[in-house]
Amino acid sequence: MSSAAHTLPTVSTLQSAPTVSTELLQVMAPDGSVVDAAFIATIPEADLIRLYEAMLAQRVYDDRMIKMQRQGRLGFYLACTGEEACSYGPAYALEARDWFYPAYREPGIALWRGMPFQAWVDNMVGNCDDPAKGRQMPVHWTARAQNIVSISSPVGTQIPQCTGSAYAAKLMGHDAVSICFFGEGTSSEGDFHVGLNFAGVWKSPAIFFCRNNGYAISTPFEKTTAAAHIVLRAHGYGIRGVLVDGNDVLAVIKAVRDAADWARAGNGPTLIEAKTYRIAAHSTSDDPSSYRSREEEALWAELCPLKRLRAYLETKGLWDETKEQACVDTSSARIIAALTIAESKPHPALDTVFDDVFAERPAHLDAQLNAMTAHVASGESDYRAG
Ligand SMILES: Cc1ncc(C[n+]2csc(CCOP(=O)(O)OP(=O)(O)O)c2C)c(N)n1
Repeated sequence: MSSAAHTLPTVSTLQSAPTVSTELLQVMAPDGSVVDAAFIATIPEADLIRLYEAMLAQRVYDDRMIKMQRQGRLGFYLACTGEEACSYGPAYALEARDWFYPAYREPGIALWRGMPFQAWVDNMVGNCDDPAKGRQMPVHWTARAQNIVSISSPVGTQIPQCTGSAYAAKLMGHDAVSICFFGEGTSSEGDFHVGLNFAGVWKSPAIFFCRNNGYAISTPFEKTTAAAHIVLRAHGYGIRGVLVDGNDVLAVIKAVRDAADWARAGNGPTLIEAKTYRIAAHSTSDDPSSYRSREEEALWAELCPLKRLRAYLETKGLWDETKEQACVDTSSARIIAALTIAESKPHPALDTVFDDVFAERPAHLDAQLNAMTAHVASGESDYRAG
């Protein structure tokens, strides 16, 4: 090791480290009043309306999916209620050429970037047109054409994948950034350390977007870390860190755009911590009333990202109750129609489970296919064909 690389730090080398800010970035205050007029002016009014409509529609879709699960028509669902800004904001902020590694609570990445709506719904049902071929749980969709990598259930795996994809883009000279999403609970996984450390050393053009929604299922934030903020961890990796109000979609857009500019300029990654709240249950298998108070939920319901943007739009005369109701009705009709179609489609053919691993199916998988076919035929009534 050269002596130049390993010296005692001086004040000037410490000052040149990328900044880690714990000042909460806001563009709108919770009541919708303007904090950063110059930034709002950069977003066309038509886009503000589109963003609001998309987030409102998402709430309608989530609500309908939960009802479907309660009726026994979906195996599982996981809503993003209260956290809509954390997926619609980044999806808006980045470019078509960029790469996305979502967790399971970012439907806005899929729907804003143009994953066909029917394909998204087909995934929930796991039918023959599900892009994941019915092999994943509901909510674990994939959208290759939109540069969105398939969602994995083990939390945190997407973090080093994002680091690697960003580094690959850098090596190939592509002007693309990679962004991954995860909750604050996931930031205590080893994969978080691996991903951020490598990205910091090799200046991968990556954005690490942590949704701090207060809970990892039933475990509150303060029981998964002793630090006051997740963003403080950026210091340890020598990378830029930004704390943003995750219920302010415009602030989220600003934070992600700044991080993308920083990465594209060759400065490396940013860790963004978005403070938000999981208004919904963790999933349809969870009951939050056993671990958090009604008062806390009510407080955060007031701070929700839809209320804030709606208040701003109403002040500008861009939104009203008639438009609200029309959007709810249209979204409701849209999701019901798509679910009706999804339920009418058959399951994937059973033999498709053997596809996509080998270019030509080897003999041992042929044997397994034959055994499965014989087994299913012997107990036809136990297996639904469609
Ligand atoms: C490696 C691994 N450990 C545990 C789980 C079970 N699990 C699924 S979601 C979850 C909580 C994750 O919480 P957080 O990262 O805060 O994200 P949130 O669900 O709040 O969005 C856990 C522990 C898992 N899927 N993968």
